[in-house]
Amino acid sequence: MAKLADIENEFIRQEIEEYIERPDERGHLIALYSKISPEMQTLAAGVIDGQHEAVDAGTQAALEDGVEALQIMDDGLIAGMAIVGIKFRENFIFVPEVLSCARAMKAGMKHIEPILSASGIEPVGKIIMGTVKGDMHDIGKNLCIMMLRGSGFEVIDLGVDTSPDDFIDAVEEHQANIVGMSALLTTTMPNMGRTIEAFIDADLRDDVKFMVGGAPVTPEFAEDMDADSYGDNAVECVEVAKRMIEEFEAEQA
Ligand code: B12
Repeated sequence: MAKLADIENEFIRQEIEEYIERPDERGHLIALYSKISPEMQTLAAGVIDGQHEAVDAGTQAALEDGVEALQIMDDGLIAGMAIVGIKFRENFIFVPEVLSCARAMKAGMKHIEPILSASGIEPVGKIIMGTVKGDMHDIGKNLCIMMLRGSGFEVIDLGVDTSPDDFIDAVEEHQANIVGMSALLTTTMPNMGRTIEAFIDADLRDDVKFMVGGAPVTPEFAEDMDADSYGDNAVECVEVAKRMIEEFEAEQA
């Protein structure tokens, strides 16, 4: 079993020691970080410490060193955010600090996005993506969009705080048949179901498949609200979208 001392980066070791109190979370983070390269640990430390300039430069340097964009995203940026999330939940840090971390994460994502989006192939399908009404979290949604674009999908990004009507208007305007909804708050999760209901009311439910995701969303919740699919992360988001395209093709055959 990995130990705290196996993590090379001193700042990360201190962060885990000082702020991660739950044994399951501590064990998970030690196991995760002990497998991550020192270069990616430094990047994660930059996200945790809200150092946007360091994350900007570190991401660029890692790409120049030949580290895969996906690995930088998982081992550097998302791994850093995992510690930020726990510190925020436990009230060790507050909204201004989290915004600095989000800014640092975005400084890294800016270099990753063009690589993950540069597939150069004909669009395999059109997807409308948005964070639901009342919810301003967009980091996870943006990661999903990057991955979808990188896999050849055309994605129309409705941003955050997206009302059911905005989703309906976008589907009609762009003639899209897949809608992806993201929610990070337990209070906004029901707005996913409300959006699906609005599609039923507008007589459009049969034309569209819905995929949903976001940290508090579960496969059971997705099923309860009658979504067509749930994805746990950005890679699964792409898998789900591809499966939906195959289902449409099978339905038309
Ligand atoms: C960053 C952050 C913020 C930032 C958001 C910045 C931004 N531009 O997004 C700021 C500071 C603005 C913020 C504000 C608030 N936040 Co906040 N925030 C977070 C934090 C720390 C990280 C979220 C994040 O970006 N995670 C990283 C990404 C990569 O993960 P992800 O979003 O889950 O996305 C992945 C998957 O879920 C999936 N996925 C996501 N969307 C989709 C969609 C589809 C279709 C699919 C298939 C997959 C998929 O793929 C993604 C990539 O792998 C979380 C803690 C946490 N652990 O989640 C709290 C958290 C979500 N926030 C929380 C709260 C309470 C708030 C505030 C209410 C705080 C306040 N008092 O004002 C406000 C709400 C503002 C609003 N109306 O939305 C709570 C929610 C608690 C709850 N039970 O609802 C959390 C859980 C923190 C906590 N207390 O534990 N927050």
